[in-house]
Amino acid sequence: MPDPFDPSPDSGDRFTFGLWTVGNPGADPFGPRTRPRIPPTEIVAGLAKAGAWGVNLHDNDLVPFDASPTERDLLVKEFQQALADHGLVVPMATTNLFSHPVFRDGAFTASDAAVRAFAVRKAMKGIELGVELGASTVVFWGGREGVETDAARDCRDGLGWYRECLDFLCGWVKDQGWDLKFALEAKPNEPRGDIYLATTGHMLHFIETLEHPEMCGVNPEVAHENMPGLSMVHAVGQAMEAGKLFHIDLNAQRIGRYDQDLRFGSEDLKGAFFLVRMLEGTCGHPAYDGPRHFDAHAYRTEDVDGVWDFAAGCMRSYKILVARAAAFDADPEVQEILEHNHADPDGIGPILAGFNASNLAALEELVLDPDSLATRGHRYERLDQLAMEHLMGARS
Ligand code: GCO
Ligand code: MN
Ligand code: MN
Repeated sequence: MPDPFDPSPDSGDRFTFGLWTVGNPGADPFGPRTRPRIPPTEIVAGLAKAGAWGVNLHDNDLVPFDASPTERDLLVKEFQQALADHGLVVPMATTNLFSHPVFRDGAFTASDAAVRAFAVRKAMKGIELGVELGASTVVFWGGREGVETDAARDCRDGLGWYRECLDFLCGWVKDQGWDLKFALEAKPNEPRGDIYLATTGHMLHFIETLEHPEMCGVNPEVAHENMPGLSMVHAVGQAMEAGKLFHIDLNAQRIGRYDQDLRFGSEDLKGAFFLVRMLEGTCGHPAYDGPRHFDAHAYRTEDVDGVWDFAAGCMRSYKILVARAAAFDADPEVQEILEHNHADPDGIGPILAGFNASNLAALEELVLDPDSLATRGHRYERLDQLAMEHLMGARS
């Protein structure tokens, strides 16, 4: 009997990992790597065996920064062969605009215009690589777009240059005739002291100021919203409501720490439960239809076998949470509490759905007694306990 929580693209699972995630060799700021680097072609084989659907990459995860054009073409060819051999796709590509010291003061927001030009040119090459591999989404994570001191530049200049660079790249992609979407990823800090556009909410507003807002959406990450103690569920909800959830970075994180990039579901299980519930649409709203991407890595303690335990854990926890969320939403007691709270027996809700003379008159006529309204309990204690019991496997 196959385990229902084992992932498989054949049963519709669309799990993806970055080359840099399962390929993370366990280095940290205090010590070097603890396991060998797994070559990209072996990562492809390993991910296919683990039941993933696709693999994503930064340009330099595959092609070293200083590779010659011939070396590049060879690496890309080998990688494409591995993808074909193992049936994996590349739905997303991104550009490393943070590792090389040239980006020490930013890429699209660097004070030096020559650095900004270099960054745009590197992003163009990264996008070309993505297109060659079949990607339809391009992620931009501006890790170095920020400052340690605001003496460096007025952030309005930084934001203006950021906008110019993204507008330039959108214009170029359109000119090439490519049907690509850009997904912008926010993070509050690390590696910069403060990174511009610190949250998904900041990013959603910034997108509306771009020349081609329809091409751009967000790539929220669990860790990046949780680091400052914000709600990933609300970030994703706002993005989905705006039709802007173009990609997602799933992992786990404890509040207030450095970016931990832990195995999905391994911290804040309740947050993960409500996130999966929202992404899968078990509560009634439309589901997210993009890949379920993991931007996380194995503990530094692990050897290569531990990396594959980590990858399996991310996907299994996601699938288990899908089942738990579906059971929660199908639970008659849950439905009864929600229906009771949302009932609106006097048909008041529609009065507020649009200002006009008749709604205004209806609003003024309503008999509303705040003291009586204030006596109503909402049974959220029971509702939340039901969520917890489904989550803990005590109810099915
Ligand atoms: C981080 C980021 C990155 C990006 C990646 C893809 O905090 O390091 O999450 O992992 O997601 O560069 O754009
Ligand atoms: Mn990320
Ligand atoms: Mn991150």
